[in-house]
Amino acid sequence: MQKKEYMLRAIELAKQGVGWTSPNPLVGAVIVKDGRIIGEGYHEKYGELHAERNAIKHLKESAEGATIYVTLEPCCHYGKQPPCTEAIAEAGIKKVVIGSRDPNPLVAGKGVRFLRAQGIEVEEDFMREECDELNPVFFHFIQMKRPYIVMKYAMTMDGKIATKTGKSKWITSEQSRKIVHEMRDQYTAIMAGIGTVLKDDPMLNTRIEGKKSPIRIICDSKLQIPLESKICQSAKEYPTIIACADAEQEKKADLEMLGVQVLEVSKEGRVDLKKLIEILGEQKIDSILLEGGGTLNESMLRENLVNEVHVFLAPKIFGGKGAPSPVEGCGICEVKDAKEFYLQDIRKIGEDVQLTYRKEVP
Ligand code: AOF
Ligand code: ZN
Repeated sequence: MQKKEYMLRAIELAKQGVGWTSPNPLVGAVIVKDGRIIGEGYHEKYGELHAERNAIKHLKESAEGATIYVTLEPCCHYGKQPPCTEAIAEAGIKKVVIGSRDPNPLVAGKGVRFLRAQGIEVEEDFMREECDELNPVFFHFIQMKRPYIVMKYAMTMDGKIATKTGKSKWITSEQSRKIVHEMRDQYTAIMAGIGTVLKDDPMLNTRIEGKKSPIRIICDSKLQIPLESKICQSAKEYPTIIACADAEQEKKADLEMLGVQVLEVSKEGRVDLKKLIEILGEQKIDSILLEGGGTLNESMLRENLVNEVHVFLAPKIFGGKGAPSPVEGCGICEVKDAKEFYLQDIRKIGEDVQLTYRKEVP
């Protein structure tokens, strides 16, 4: 096997942690000696062993003189786990090949320096782009301390998210909708507006065996959510946060009785989204799947809070001036004022297309 294949294997291992490591990164590690893999591991769950220590735990023979391929710079601090750099040195590993750099201020280059000081050879930035792709959420959250926000919507070829009478079941195929459900497992929280709750009475959970459901966040300025809605009635089972501008205290108490966390974050009579996102970050929510309607989507974009956009494009045309589109609000006048993204990926899903965009890094 070649160097590249070892790192690809480490990436594949890292992905097995999807949905379980938040707010920590996905990390994979492979230990190689004499052209053979002698140990493998990945970060399986938040708070548990790091990838490197898992790989060392699974060693089939001594790692004296071996090379470790790790998708992220090994840590050198005491957190929930002791430093991986020490475990690497103690195992007698002689070379460390690293994919991503760790922007965590507690690590950020110190891991590499520690290893070199121990006489261990370190190669940095090997397949960095591929490794970085594992952790856009972690990189954003550890630096910005607020969640990475992924806006998702399904639309027709003419950019409609419903017919003029509001019908949207279903725009995309079953296959696309299954992918969306998988996304719900991948991100820590899901966010929708009160409009969606009033219209569809959704559960906003993940209906796939063995997958976990996201924390549900509803933006509801006037606290209109019906106590008998499915969201409220299932709040003891699925953590639920309702953000409002002004809460009538009696309604707030009723919601809290049902297990809902009510957050009052007001700015000029509406939910202060910036503040809300900050509070959610403090609550360790590292990522949010935004399934808003046009109004919430526009507000989030206007506040520059959206990091990634997934468009599921269906081969249908609805037409109709009054048919809703994914981003509403009052819009802009000049093209130069557009919110810009770059195309990160195109994927064909049967007859639908999934387009992934990322925010332009200024
Ligand atoms: C992980 N898993 O495989 C690696 C991590 O609080 P701790 O001890 O779990 O440390 C978390 C930090 O450790 C994390 O922010 C990242 O900088 C570093 N590396 N973390 O959870 C891993 N290698
Ligand atoms: Zn570590």
